[in-house]
Amino acid sequence: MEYYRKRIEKLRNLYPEKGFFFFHDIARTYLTGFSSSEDHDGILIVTPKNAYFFIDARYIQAAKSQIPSAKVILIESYKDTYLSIVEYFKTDGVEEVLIDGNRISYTLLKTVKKALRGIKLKVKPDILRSLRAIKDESEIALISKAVDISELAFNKTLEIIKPGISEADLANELEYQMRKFGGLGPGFDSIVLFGPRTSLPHGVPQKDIKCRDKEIILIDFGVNYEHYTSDITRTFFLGEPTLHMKEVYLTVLRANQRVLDKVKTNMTLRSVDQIARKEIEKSGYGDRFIHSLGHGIGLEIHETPFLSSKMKRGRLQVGMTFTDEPGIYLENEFGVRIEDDIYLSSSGPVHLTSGLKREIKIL
Ligand SMILES: [Mn+2]
Repeated sequence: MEYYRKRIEKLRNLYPEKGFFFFHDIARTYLTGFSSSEDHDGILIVTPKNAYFFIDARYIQAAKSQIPSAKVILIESYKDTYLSIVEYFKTDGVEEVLIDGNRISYTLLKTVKKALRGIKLKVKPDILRSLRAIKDESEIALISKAVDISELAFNKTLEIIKPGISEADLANELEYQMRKFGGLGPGFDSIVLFGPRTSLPHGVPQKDIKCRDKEIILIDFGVNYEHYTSDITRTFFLGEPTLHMKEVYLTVLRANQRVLDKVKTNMTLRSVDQIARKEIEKSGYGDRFIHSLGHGIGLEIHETPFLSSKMKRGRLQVGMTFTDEPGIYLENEFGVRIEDDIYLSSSGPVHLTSGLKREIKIL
C-alpha cells in the first residue's frame, strides 16, 4: 500500500505544484494498484495535496476496498465528471494540469480542455516514464514471480511436445499452464514457431503448422502476474540439430552471455546493444541480427529503457529491469533467439531467468 503513496509522492516531487489527469489503465495500476478493463473506465487526478479516483458503479466496491492511495468517488456519468473535476483542482489550488499526450484521443483531449476552464492544461508525453523505469521492491517481487510462473509453465509445456502437435496447440497449452500456476494469463501474444518459421522474429502460431520428427522450436512468451510481465525466449530442438544450427545457437548464446557478464550501471543504452552485436558480427551474422538487443519490462511489455543502437541518449540505472535478447534470423532456414530478463540492482545485474537453462536443449 505504501508503494502507491510513495509513487504519487515521487510524481509530485518531479513536477512540484502541478495537477495531473490520468485516464489510462497503466497509470491507474501504477499509482493505485487498481486495474479496470478499459482505458476510459476510471479517472485519476492528483493534486499537490490529494489524489482522487473517479469510477463508475461497476467497479466502485472493488476500488474502495483496494485503493489506499486515493479518495474513491462514485461517478454517474463520465461526461458530467469531466465538468466537475475542475472544482477539485481549484479547491487544491492547482493552476496547471499535466495530461499524458501519448495516450489520449483527440476527442477526450478536447473534452478535458473545455472542462478545465480557467486552469492551464499542458500535454506531456509519457509523464510516468522516468518513474516507471526505476522499479521499486514490490515491482521486482512481482516481476520475479512472473518469471517463476514462466519457468513452471514452460517446463510443463515441454512435456507435451511431440511430432504432430501444432504451433497453435502448443501456444494454447503454454497459456493454460501460465494461468494454472497463478498468472493472469500471457503478458503478450505468445510466439510458438517450428522449423523455418523460427526465422520470423514475431511470427504468429498457426493451427496447420505441425511439429516434425526433427525440429527447431522457438518459444517467446511472458506471464502477466498482477499486471507485471516477464519476457523470455528459448530456442531448442526436437531430435539432433544440424551443425549449422548448433553453430548459430552458440553464437547467439555467447552474445546473450556477454551482456550478462558486462552490463552495469551507467552504461549507455546503445553500448549495451553493441556488446551483443559485436559478438554476432565476429561470427559473420551481423546483418542477420535484425532487431535491437532489448527493452524494459514492467507493467508494459516494451517500456523504458530501450537497448538499441539507435538510442542517442540514456544510460542504465539501478532499479531497471530489461531483456537481453540477441537473435540471428536466416530466412527460409531457421532462426535463433535467446531472451533473458535482467534486473540491475545496486550490487550489479541479477539474472532473473537463470532457472531456464540455456545450453543446447534437445528433447
Ligand atoms: Mn522481448
